Amino acid sequence: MIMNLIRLFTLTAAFALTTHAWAGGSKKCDPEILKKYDTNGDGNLGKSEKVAMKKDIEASHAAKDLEKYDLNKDGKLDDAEKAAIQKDVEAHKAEAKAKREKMMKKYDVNHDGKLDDAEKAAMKENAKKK
Ligand SMILES: [Ca+2]
Ligand SMILES: [Ca+2]
Ligand SMILES: [Ca+2]
Repeated sequence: MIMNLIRLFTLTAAFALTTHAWAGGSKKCDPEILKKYDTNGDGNLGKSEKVAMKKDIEASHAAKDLEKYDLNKDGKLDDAEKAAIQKDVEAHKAEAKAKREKMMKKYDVNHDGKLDDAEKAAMKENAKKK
């Protein structure tokens, strides 16, 4: 269970990082990433090259998680350290939930617990203003 949580944590982080890496410019790869992972040198990241990149990102995040939560530096996560991760994950979830609730409170004008098209439109309008 806890390993699944860590995995989820890592994957989410990896996804964010991957998205970030690809965000620069229109479908142009980050030259640094390309240099590192374009193993056949065709200037593009093929499927297997992307897989290698993702693996690397996941591994580095797993290592970071271990570094962050392995308080007694024995290279393993014991129950107390796992509990700390769990707590972080819970805090993360609570934060997301609070954000969602705040948004619903603001935009769910007819209080049916859902955002209909008009309510969504109002939300978008508001986002544009910022
Ligand atoms: Ca390639
Ligand atoms: Ca430890
Ligand atoms: Ca509504």
